[in-house]
Amino acid sequence: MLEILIATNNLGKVKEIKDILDSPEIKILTMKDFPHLPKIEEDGKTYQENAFKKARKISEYTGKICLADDSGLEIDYLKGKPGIYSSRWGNSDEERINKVLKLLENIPKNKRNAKFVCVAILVFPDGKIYTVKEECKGSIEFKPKGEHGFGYDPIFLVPEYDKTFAELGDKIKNQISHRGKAMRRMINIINELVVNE
Ligand code: ITT
Repeated sequence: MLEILIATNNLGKVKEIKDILDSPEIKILTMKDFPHLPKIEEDGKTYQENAFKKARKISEYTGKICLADDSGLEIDYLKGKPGIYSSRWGNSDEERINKVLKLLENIPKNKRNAKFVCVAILVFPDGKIYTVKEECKGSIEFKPKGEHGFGYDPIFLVPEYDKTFAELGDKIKNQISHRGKAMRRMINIINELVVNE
């Protein structure tokens, strides 16, 4: 059994990662199990740098194996923005969504392509690191739709379903999302580590 601390303050991510990593080989810990953790400034220039910083700092502080995810929404028309700044693009999910919709006002459907990117990093207290990167392609809806998920989910349209992540709900989202794909690759890595322990 491997104890893994999910190094994120985003409760939407915690829920998704817990669901995806659900396995008898893994015991999941969250930041709630460690009330006095330091705040980590995400000042990296890439998802990779930010994910590594989060996982390593929290691992150093707790002595636990840590899994961090740095992710973002990249919109073609906005030349990849908000990207690594996705969580800092406004003060609330609503504000961030409205900002995207305003910037894409009157932009037709065929120019609204976007993708979610997720870099997940597993850091061991002895310094070992495992990294995976995954994407999920879609486009930006004209108005928010659906109640599930978090962040930009209500405006992220998945072409195969013609529904937003927020309409699809957690189960289907986890099957196809950037994070779902990245975390399933992490499970394979973790399973090999458990076997070789
Ligand atoms: P931690 O750093 O504590 O993990 P965070 O929310 O700040 O939490 P990031 O820096 O990785 O995490 O920012 C990712 C942002 O991108 C997130 O806050 C959302 O706004 C957006 N995002 C990422 N994945 C998403 C998803 O699956 N659905 C909707 N929005 C997502």
